[in-house]
Amino acid sequence: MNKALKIKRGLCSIVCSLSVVVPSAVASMEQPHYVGTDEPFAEKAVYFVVTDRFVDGDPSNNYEDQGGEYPTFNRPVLSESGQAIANIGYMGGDFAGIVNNAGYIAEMGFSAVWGTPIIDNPDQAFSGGLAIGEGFPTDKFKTGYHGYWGVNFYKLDEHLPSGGLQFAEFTSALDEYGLDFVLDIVGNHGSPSFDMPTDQPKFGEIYGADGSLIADHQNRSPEEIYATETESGFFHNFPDIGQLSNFNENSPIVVEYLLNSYLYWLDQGADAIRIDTIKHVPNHFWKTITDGIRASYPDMFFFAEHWSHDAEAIAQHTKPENGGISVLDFPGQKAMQSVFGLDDQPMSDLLAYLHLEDGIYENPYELMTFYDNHDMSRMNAKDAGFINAHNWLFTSRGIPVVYYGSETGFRRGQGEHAGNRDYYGQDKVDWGVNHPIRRALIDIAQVRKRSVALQRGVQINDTFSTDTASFIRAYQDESVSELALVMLNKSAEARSVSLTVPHSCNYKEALTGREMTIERGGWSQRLEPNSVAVWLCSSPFAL
Ligand SMILES: [Ca+2]
Ligand SMILES: [Ca+2]
Ligand SMILES: [Ca+2]
Repeated sequence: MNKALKIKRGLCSIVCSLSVVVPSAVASMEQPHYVGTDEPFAEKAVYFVVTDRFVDGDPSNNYEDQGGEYPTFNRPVLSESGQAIANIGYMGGDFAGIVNNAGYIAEMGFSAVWGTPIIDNPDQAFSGGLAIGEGFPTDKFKTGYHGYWGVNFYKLDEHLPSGGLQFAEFTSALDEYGLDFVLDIVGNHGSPSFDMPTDQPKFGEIYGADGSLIADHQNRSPEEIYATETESGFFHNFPDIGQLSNFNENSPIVVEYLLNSYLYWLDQGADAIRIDTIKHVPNHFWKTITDGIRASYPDMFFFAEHWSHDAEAIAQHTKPENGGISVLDFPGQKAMQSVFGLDDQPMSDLLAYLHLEDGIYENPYELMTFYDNHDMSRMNAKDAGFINAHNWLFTSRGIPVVYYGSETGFRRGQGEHAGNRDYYGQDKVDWGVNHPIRRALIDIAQVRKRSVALQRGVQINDTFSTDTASFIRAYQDESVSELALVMLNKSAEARSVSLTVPHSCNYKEALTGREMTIERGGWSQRLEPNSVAVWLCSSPFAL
């Protein structure tokens, strides 16, 4: 057990003893402990929105005429046949759109919303880089609707808030629905900063908390940045991603500017942090940032994007010396798409990414698990594939993240710049309330929301075959015991699923409420097509 886990366990023993009634004297000090993680954030499930593309709850902040000769609103990208295949402009989504649907999100069992960055981005479309539609259909380097092109890290982008719904009010409103807000932060770059025919306002510029200009790329290529500037100032004199400015993480000015900006939003109610493009900045920077934030918020939970399918590569961030940052589980993402998507690969292909016992990750139970996001093709699956993916995502190790619209199979199979980030909208939300994917997601996500074993329990795999899988999740500390027997069938036909039951108990099946005494030893159950069963035992056990 790692040091961080021991500390957390120490915290939990205080919290848990206050909040949980010990059922009886049988919960003795001697009973074995089974704890995957005591990280508080592990109880969460996260709904991820590209805020601009979720729901327009307030047309008055759309700025439809913004940008002049470089307009920013509703810029469809057309295919050769004239079909709109993407949009590179703002589409109107905002804080109000999220708050208006907070009940819809919470009903699905989510307890956190991760939204794209909230900070001010340029107010024109970018005139440099590739032309629209040049080569690969692209929305790259055009407008900052996604929020990742910060120019003032202390100021909300004008498209997001409404009167009476500034950031602090937004996080408070989400709190009323039991929803945390995950702040998406960028430490690597600002906005596109060179290659413009004529320098455009805000592009390449960085503004301070008081609104003053503190750095300006001046439309120069990185090689044209003076060495004396980069030593003391904001930008490296070598490029990194496209035409984006490349922040100099070795500058105390940069570190102070960014660290204080993150704290500024945390002080207004952001609850956790997602780190963009972590691999583009050295680990020492993130260690400084996480230490600086934890000085004020000791329990702050971070997770990062390091887009690699190599577990060893992404695991470096989880180590305490690098900041103890959880990561989005890209190896798991790839496996889930192949197993639950149209490729229909065997369930046994899910085993390789778990790394339950090999120590690659500081703690595999704290990883963020998902099957697609805004930077890749959405999963291409039948409705049943989404249902089976959620049944796995909400019962297996890790903290689930689901991308907006997945609850109806929205734009399934569509690429990053070819429909993946299309506008969802209130009409679609209302239309999809009873979608079969969403109904099944509610069922399994609500089971996880009530189950400490599914949130934090140790996972012990049993049988993984072509269409079926069975495993155990076990959580036990000095005051709480929960054993979960999980069985999955992703076949379109009923299947018998087998499991070696480690402990005799009167189990209750969490989705149906059915109760049954199941004896220790070999056992099998017939599962309906595309279904899951979670048998729970809450009396003390030993494995
Ligand atoms: Ca709006
Ligand atoms: Ca702006
Ligand atoms: Ca960099």
